[in-house]
Amino acid sequence: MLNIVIFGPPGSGKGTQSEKIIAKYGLAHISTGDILRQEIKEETELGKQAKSYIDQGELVPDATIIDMLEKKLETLNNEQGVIFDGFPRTVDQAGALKKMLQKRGEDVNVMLNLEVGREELIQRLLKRGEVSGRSDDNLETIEKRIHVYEEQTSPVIEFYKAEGSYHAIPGEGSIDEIFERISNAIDSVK
Ligand code: B4P
Repeated sequence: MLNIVIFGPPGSGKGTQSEKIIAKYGLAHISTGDILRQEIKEETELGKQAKSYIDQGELVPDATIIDMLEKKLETLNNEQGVIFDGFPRTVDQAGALKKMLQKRGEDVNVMLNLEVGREELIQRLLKRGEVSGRSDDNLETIEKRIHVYEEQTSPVIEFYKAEGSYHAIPGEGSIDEIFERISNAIDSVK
């Protein structure tokens, strides 16, 4: 069983690298951002609640996200393990994930922190904004998301350092170069 958290600021390549990890290691994928965007599209109660937070670059409240993730995890039956993409984004979410996995006799085996400079993040997200149609890929919201990351999400790094599963991954360079660094980190604990 291999449970991976892929972590980093907005635009660091979490979604991009998750696809490659899934193809190589056969893991199930849980992306909280993708789930929330689907809920918004379907205009569910959860989607209506989440939309105002996402449009403003804020985090959706912990209680909502943790409940959503717990339900998603219950529906999964993957024996290889899971890649958590965009979750946890707060220390409380990290603690909740630990408890959920403990109930199954599991833990997070690897936490990958994609390190990318601020200017590169902004350039990538502006470029994606030209084609993505995402309401949060505009300069004002991007800057807000980076600020929220620094204030509320970056403390999660210390949580996983204390857990002993932390791996820093330089996140600039070609997608394949970065994936090679990620593969080396995963293979070192397998
Ligand atoms: P997410 O969908 O997770 O959005 P994100 O942080 O912007 O990451 P994303 O996966 O999209 O970007 P990536 O780095 O892959 O969340 C959206 C919103 O949902 C949040 O702001 C929040 O409001 C809410 N939310 C989600 N999870 C939550 C939680 N747990 N708690 C509370 N709220 C939550 O890729 C960025 C771009 O870079 C791509 O276009 C890609 O093509 C490009 N790229 C990737 N690698 C590259 C490389 N090496 N070189 C050049 N470009 C590259």
